[in-house]
Amino acid sequence: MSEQLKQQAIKILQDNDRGGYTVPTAKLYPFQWYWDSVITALGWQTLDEERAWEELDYIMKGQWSDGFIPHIIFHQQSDDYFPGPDFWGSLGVDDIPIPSSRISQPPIIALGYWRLYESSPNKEKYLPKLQELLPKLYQHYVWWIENRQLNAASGLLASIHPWETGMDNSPVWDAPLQQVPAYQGGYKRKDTGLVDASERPTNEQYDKYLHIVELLKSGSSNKDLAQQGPFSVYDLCIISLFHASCQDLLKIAEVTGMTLDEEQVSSDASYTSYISTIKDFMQQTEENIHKLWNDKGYFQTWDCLSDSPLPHKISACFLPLYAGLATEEQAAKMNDLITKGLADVNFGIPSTFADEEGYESNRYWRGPVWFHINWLIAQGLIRYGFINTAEKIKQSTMQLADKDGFWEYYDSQTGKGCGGGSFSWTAATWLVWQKI
Ligand code: 9WN
Repeated sequence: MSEQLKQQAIKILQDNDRGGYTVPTAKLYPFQWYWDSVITALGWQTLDEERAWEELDYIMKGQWSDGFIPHIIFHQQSDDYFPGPDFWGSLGVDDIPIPSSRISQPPIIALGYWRLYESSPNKEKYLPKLQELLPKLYQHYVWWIENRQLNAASGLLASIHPWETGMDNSPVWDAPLQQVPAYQGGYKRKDTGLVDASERPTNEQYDKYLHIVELLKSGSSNKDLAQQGPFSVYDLCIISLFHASCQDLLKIAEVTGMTLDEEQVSSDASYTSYISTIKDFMQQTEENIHKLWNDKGYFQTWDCLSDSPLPHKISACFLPLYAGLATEEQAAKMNDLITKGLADVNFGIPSTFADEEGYESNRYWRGPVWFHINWLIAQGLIRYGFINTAEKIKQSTMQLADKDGFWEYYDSQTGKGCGGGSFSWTAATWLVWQKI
């Protein structure tokens, strides 16, 4: 381990700390993002346990009363980012505790709390906190099931915006985005003033992203958008991380004594329905995820509106490994594809595999390497016993930091750092990964 890199990673978290929450990077992303913050909290835990818990608590401050957790929480004012809270129409709205966006992100809050608790040397200190949090966590996961499960008992969740999937401009969204009209109002992007436009989504993509925001702002409900579109997909990042997080949620329920065995059932009716909703849903996911299996050897994304596969081989296709949703045989096939995917580029597993149409080695989710995704896939492979491949991913990803420091993402051919610099979840993932 390089002591110098370690100090650099720590400094990034400290510099991006805004007092209770961490921005992904200064200027480009000046607010709190849901899934970034959870990954960042895991990094904080390697240096300051209390600060790590606080990071997650700041996400929970943004939770709406119906359980929804937004993807951006605008704790403070900043003109550096577009679209801000005014564009999302969330300023001064009664039901929104802190101005925020109106879509969510990979729902990993329970995963975050569980991992902090699991590795804490101070479990008795944090147990009451988990007890207090549990109802709100349940509510969040049940919100997803109630609002995004399109067909009863499908066990699959729809995502209504590319931003929600966290993999905004992945080529897998090119086809479904064709059905989304362009936003007609005027606006000025801020991101391309800070990062080279060749590393960011195009203006045409932004026009479509903003059209969906406009629909949400003007009153379309999450349920309606999931059912009717214009964009509704089964994204494997959301589905897999939801499932993994529910496994952790049940572990939280277990340690807090709130699992609701038979004798408790009668004393707390609301918990009972939460728990059974979540458990039933998980069981359905375990069965129905296999409908997304592609005979080329991986899980594929699905367009819910045209009811057809979106077969791009992207990093998300391999996240069912992390959630333990694959069979042993499927895992072995995915291990082969990952091994090939690693060989086709010079660094990491790329966000889009190099043999796919639309691959671009330096453009955001179209081919660059992202630390946290590679870490999750490596953990998934370890779960299935593919230790060597996991180690290869680690080596191939970690060397990017040796080469170029802690960037948002990296060109999968040249290894050059791209997007925002001094990036929180990259530094955090490095801190966590170099320990194991
Ligand atoms: C929109 C903060 C976020 C990540 C996403 C990543 C990017 C935002 C943007 O940055 O998205 O949410 O403006 O480009 O795609 O995964 O959470 O780091």
